Order: sequence, then C-alpha cells, then structure tokens
Amino acid sequence: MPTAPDGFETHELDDEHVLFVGELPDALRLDETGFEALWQLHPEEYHEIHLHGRAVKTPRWQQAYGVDYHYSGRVNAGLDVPAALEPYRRWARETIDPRLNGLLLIWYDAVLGHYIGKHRDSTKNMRDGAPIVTMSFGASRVFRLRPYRGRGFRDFPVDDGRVFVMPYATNLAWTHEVPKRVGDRGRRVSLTLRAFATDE
Ligand SMILES: O=C(O)CCC(=O)C(=O)O
Repeated sequence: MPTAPDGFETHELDDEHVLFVGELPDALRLDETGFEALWQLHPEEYHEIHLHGRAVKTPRWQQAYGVDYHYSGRVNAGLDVPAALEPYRRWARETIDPRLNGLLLIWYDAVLGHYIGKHRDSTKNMRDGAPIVTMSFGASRVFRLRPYRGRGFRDFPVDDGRVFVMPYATNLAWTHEVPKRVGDRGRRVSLTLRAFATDE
C-alpha cells in the first residue's frame, strides 16, 4: 500500500487500493477574485474526443498545460503553464511527488450540465507508479469511484480546497467520474497533476 502524503487522510477502497484526501494550504486557497480569474482561463471551444469511433465534444471545458495530455483517442496539446498555476505545481511536487509535471484544468458549469463520465486515466507516457493529484475550486460536487468491471460505487464530496491523491494502482483498479446530479449548482474548476515522461 502506498503511504499517505503528510496531512492527508487514507480512505480504503478495497484490500489493496486507497484514495488519499487532504486540503490545500491557506496560501493556495482562492477568494472570489482568484476563482474568477481561474474561470476566465477556460477555452472558447469544447475539446473533441473519440468515443466508440465517433468524434464528440466533451461536456465540459478542459485544457492541458506543461505536457501534452492523451485522452480518449485524442491529444490535448499542453500550453505553457500560466504563472497563476505555478504555485500549485510547486506545492504538489514538494508535498506529493517531485515528478508531477503535467496539468489539466477542467471547468464545470452546472447551468450547462457539465460533467465527466466514468473512466480510468490513460497511462500513456505516465511515469510508472506516479500518483494522480486533483485539486478542487469553487462549487461542491461529488467524486465517484467504481471498481473497474465490478459493482457499486464510493462517493467522496469535492468541496473548495479539497485535494485527492489517487495512487497509480487505484487508477487501474477503480474508475472515477464527476457525475451530473439534479441539484448541482454553481461553477467548479479542477486542477489535476500527473507525471509524464518527456523527451527532455
Ligand atoms: O474534475 C475532477 O475532479 C476529475 C477530473 C478527471 O476525472 C480527470 O481529469 O480525469
């Protein structure tokens, strides 16, 4: 079993897999102005992915930074990391894993019914054994984990400032999603950090 980063709680999912749950330090929490600035970074267009051989637009905005991101048959070319996101990358590297180099922002607006369906993250170019780290800003949602090819699910509330650390093995054995639910309100942004091998 991997060990929890300092200050994180361990949630056992099954005999072998865990999710670590923690909080951003106060210095990295966003006030309304900071959240609005993060929201304004969202692309104009929805990213296109391939699902069952068809090109479909994602029901959310998303953008990779730092490193290209492979997702459902497509590549989201990584933009330069905006200065406002650097402190988050630095903190995640210092606190969780120094290999974290790729950022993915996802913007969800409840009014537009945004969500992400169940999936396991592609491990293409991902460094073996590196965790997947997700930080949450703005409105609350639910992060749902389901055993891959199994039954049932586990829900974890994602509130402003929450941080999840999903060990590499958990991503292989459990799917994750942020479902669209009746009663969802407001706007949420997630920042996910992953560790990819690059040619550098
Ligand atoms: O927005 C989230 O918390 C989940 C993001 C996610 O599922 C992903 O990037 O693969």
